[in-house]
Amino acid sequence: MQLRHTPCVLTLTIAGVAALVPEAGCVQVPQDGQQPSLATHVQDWRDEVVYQLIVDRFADGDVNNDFDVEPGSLAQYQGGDWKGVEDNLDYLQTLGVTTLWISPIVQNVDSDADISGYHGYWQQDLTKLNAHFGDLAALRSMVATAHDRGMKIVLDIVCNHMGQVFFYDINKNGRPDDYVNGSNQPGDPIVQISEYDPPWEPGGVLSFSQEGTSGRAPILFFDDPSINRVVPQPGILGTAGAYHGFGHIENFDDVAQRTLGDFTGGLKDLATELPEVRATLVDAFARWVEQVDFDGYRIDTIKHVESDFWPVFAGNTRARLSGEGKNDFLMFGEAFDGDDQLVGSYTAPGMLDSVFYFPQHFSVFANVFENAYSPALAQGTDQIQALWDQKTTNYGTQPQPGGIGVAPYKALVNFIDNHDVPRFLFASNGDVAALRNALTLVFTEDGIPCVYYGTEQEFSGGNDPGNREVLWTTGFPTDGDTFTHIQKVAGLRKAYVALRHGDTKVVWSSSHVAQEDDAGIFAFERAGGDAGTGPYALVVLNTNDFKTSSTSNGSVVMQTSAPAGTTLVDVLDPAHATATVDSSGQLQVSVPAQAAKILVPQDQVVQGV
Ligand SMILES: [Ca+2]
Ligand SMILES: [Ca+2]
Ligand SMILES: [Ca+2]
Repeated sequence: MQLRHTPCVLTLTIAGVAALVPEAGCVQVPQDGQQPSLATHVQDWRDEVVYQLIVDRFADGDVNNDFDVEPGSLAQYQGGDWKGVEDNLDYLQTLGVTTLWISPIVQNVDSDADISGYHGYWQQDLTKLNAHFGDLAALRSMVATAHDRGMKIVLDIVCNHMGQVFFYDINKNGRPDDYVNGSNQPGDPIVQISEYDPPWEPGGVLSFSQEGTSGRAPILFFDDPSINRVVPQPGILGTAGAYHGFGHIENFDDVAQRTLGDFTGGLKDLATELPEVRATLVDAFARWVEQVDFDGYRIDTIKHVESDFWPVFAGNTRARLSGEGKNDFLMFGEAFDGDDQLVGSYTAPGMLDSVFYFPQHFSVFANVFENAYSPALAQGTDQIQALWDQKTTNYGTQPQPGGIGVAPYKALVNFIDNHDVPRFLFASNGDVAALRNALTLVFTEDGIPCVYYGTEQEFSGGNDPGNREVLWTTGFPTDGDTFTHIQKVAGLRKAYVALRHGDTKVVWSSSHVAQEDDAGIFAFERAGGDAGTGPYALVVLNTNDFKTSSTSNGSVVMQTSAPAGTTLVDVLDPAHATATVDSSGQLQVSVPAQAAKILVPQDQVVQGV
């Protein structure tokens, strides 16, 4: 086996043949295409900058896998692949990215209702790779090459459902019918129901005959190899008993429907409470980690799985991977919801390391930043403080046993937008200044920053699939203003430990959104905590689109924790004048419309960043 060096730290075992001890500070990973040895590549996930990409849309590195591609039709495959990712790691590192979250890798149902499975969320066989994106050698090569550069890869997985792999044979004729009559219960109106995707029925989808209902509708798997709509794999997932069979969710607020119903698009809900289904999911995804050396999971649709699934899934995954040399394996879940208590519940002891901070997407990036262009819609920065104040109440305050070593409330994955919501520039009426200011917040707040691909190129797509643009048509330029802004704030986060590990203290927020002195101002300190004594940063943002505002209102001036007389430098724009904390620790700072200052003590300034 040929080996090469990376800057990370771990031990190496080669397939039971020999154990090599790498030199201190060096790591050896397998050459392209070979089975890797598992290794821990991460020290502290808060030091990472995550970039979410849809493989089909990022870069096309191999035209040989471009089958069923329809260029320009965003509901169909476009040709991107793992080779394309590998070929463009320079671009991502130039941006400041250290971790890639890639879209799902497993074999999907290829096509459904004239839409293709390019996104990867229509899984059909968890043991096979999606051939549109390359083969195992290409995937391993991409991951090994990323590791070689000190980068990490997070795999996107789904535990809640499979693609649309079966129909409910409501009329028991053995065929999938687009529409059959409804429940046929006495007194019910005649309604037309699709056997592909019938609505929720509390007792399960029923069959019926002329005489009335006749028990649960049979679940019949499709057999259409031409679009890979065939019996799901592995094992129990190919049996009707592995599915709930209640029809699709109609009321997302109803807990029974939310956890037992089929997901939007006819995606069939797995009976995740069954021990054999749980074991199958743990094993199927862990096998990919073992074969490819992934560094974490992003887990889809977690609020649609019963809560007691997660300690079992997370605990068993950690135990298995840790025994093989993979520690600090990040598991963060997606609960698409603004309910902070609900989202936080998945970080209770023994559950996930982190979640996608969806409540912040809604109450901060949508309400405060995206709406800033409209005085009628803009909301105050007191909303940011109100949300952050709930972190230690709603999220886990202790690191998960065997997890990433950081408490969930300090490791939330911060994002502005993603593939399931309209892009920021769509929702904000093209407000590029607000986008850059929002990015400044993402890169200076507590947690793990995550950027959706294309943000750096100022993509502005609306709802799915408009927000899933092809990136390579841009030519991957690295000189745009938003690209260089991300580069700048990522560099500052890397240079200043206070911005990564410091505790957070909000020192100014405001309900004001009009002409008041402090309209739009939000200020917070990062200091102490895991950053230790000394490092200090003060971030002051103005989210108002129309006027310069300041950290004072009437007779009240912002109170800082900095020692009296501390001279602060704006490292975001060193051309700005310094600011000095007065004898009582107060500081008045003015910030232009939709801009920010990142202030650090003059004696802590890192040159050349
Ligand atoms: Ca391709
Ligand atoms: Ca039928
Ligand atoms: Ca479910």
